[in-house]
Amino acid sequence: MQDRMSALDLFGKDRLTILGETPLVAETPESLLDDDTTPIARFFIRNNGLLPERADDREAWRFAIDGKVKHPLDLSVAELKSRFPAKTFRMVLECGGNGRSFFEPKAEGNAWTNGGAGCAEWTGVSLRDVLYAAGLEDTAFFTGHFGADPDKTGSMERQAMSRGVPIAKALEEHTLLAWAMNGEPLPFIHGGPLRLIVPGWPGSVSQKWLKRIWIRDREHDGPGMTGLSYRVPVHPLPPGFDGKHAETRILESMPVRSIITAPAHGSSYEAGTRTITVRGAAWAGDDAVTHVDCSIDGGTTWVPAQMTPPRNRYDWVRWAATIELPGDGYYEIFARATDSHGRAQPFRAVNWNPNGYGCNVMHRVAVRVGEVS
Ligand SMILES: Nc1nc2c(c(=O)[nH]1)N[C@H]1C(S)=C(S)[C@@H](COP(=O)(O)O)O[C@H]1N2
Ligand SMILES: [Mo]
Repeated sequence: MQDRMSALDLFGKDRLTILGETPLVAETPESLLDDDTTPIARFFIRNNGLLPERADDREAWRFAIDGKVKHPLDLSVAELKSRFPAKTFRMVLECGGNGRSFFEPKAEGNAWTNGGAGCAEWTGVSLRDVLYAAGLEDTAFFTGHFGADPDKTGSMERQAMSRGVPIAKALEEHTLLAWAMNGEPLPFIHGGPLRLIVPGWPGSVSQKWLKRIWIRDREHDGPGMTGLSYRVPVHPLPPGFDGKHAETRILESMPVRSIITAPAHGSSYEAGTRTITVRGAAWAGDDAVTHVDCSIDGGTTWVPAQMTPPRNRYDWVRWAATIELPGDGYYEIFARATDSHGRAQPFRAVNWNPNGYGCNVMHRVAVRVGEVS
């Protein structure tokens, strides 16, 4: 217990739930994601290897672009800042395994509830500005990302994780080389001095402690790109199936999700309470959220939520709904978001896959009004 406290205290974290100690993995209970911008103290942590050495001089941190480019670049953070225009966007970062614990039977990996996500203001330069300066060759097809963290055994021979994205995703304006989070120098645990933010896709493509981007003429094949890693079956599998021989595709955009951030699960209200304000957040990977609805009767009837417009693409929407209660008793509040393709969250996770990616089953909180006997 003592160790658990200190691992999170060390990084200034406030009441996160530890899912793994080495590598350190911690999620944020949904009710602590009630801020419009997730404070650093409440932002989830996901590591796949050990932590790298801390860099004393952030501005001197170097990062390279090589491979299928006309002019390979090797730049310090100071040079990045002086050569390219800085941008700030508020964007969701979400682990590909977020929601995994709701799969039945249990899927392999960290048992995330819905707290493997947060929405922060990221400041940096668009990766595309730097790629244009390097000059992409015609054969440039995919990126390969390299960080400074050793793998679980402490070795640098193999990357803890090295994923990549198709060039089109790398060339989106919102794909950033980021050095600040919520206006502060990017914290070490979140990849400082420099990380990638590739919004809308599994967090694993947002390399922390970024040292190098290799531009390739084929799909990248680093750790996290092969086997069943971050891949989902093309044809739905029966739950529990081993899936080793299934045809799979890379998980790209994350599915639509909403979370209820207030009331907290298990809240009680005084007898006679007839209205409750429910608050939350919703996001939809590369897509927009078109509406969020709440239900207290298992989806028989729905109440539309009011949404605050996102500040920029990839920001989450904050929403609130006023729920009328017919009387005292026990209620389960469901929230359901719908994306711009008309896809809503399911009641049950029907997209079971061996590694448990993309589970976006509706979030539910239970509340009591008055004495329940
Ligand atoms: N270098 C490096 N980058 C990494 C990882 C890692 O283990 N090493 N984990 C990835 C995964 S799986 C996720 S979900 C996000 C989490 O970012 P955070 O810890 O800042 O929340 O970082 C990604 N970038
Ligand atoms: Mo992740």
